[in-house]
Amino acid sequence: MAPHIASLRLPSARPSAFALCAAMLISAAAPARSATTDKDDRAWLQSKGTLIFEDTFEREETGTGLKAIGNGWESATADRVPHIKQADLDGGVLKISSATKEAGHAAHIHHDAGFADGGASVRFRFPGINKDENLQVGFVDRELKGVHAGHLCYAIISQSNVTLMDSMTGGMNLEIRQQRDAATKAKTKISPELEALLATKKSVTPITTDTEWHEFTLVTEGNELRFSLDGKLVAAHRSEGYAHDMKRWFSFLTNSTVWIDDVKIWRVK
Ligand SMILES: [Ca+2]
Repeated sequence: MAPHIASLRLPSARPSAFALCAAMLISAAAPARSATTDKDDRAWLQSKGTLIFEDTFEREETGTGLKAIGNGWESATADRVPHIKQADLDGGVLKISSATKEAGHAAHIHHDAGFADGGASVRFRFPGINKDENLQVGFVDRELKGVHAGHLCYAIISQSNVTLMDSMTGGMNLEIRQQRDAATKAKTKISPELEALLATKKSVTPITTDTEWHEFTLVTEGNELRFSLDGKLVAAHRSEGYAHDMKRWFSFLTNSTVWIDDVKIWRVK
């Protein structure tokens, strides 16, 4: 998990309709009213999509290695720290505990997906073992050139907000990374133009988290990325990178602890 996540919060602005919806979600107040926020993406996936993968994690892991979770999952960071168990299958739940410091990277666990439009639903829980528990979920195409490690787009769930991010044409684009690296090297700020561009590549919506189980649904449809919690749309963002035609992997990243269950991936197109 990149340490810059905390700095992604946009300057305070009027709360958006999505922000208000998120705030209501926590207090379980009246349902959202607008056509957009009424969109039920879980129903969209179930009615229009093909279920291409599901996992309930009712098994034991086979060690600490790359493929120890089984059922096609791979842990990209497992072999950096073979003596540490970062993914524990316990009671039918995938319990992720990142050895971020030892591995030099946030825990990164991924599974094949393969769609242009579609998405995933996942039950998750911040168990409250660590402060600032978080979960970054999204899509990767390692075969895509010009983008660092093929990072396409993500939802980053933190204790205070959810960020939707187009990494492909934003921060992970190699040309943009070069500009950033040059600025870091020169100990200067990035140009105002680049800063303005990057601001268009993400949206930040306040949420309040707890230590209970919840379900998120994350979908891409055309140039839009949408994130729902417990059946209610709380964030949507449009950016050209979301339209990339091959979401090859579904990925989890965390630099902390998070529990995962009932993963389903659908292809709509
Ligand atoms: Ca389970």
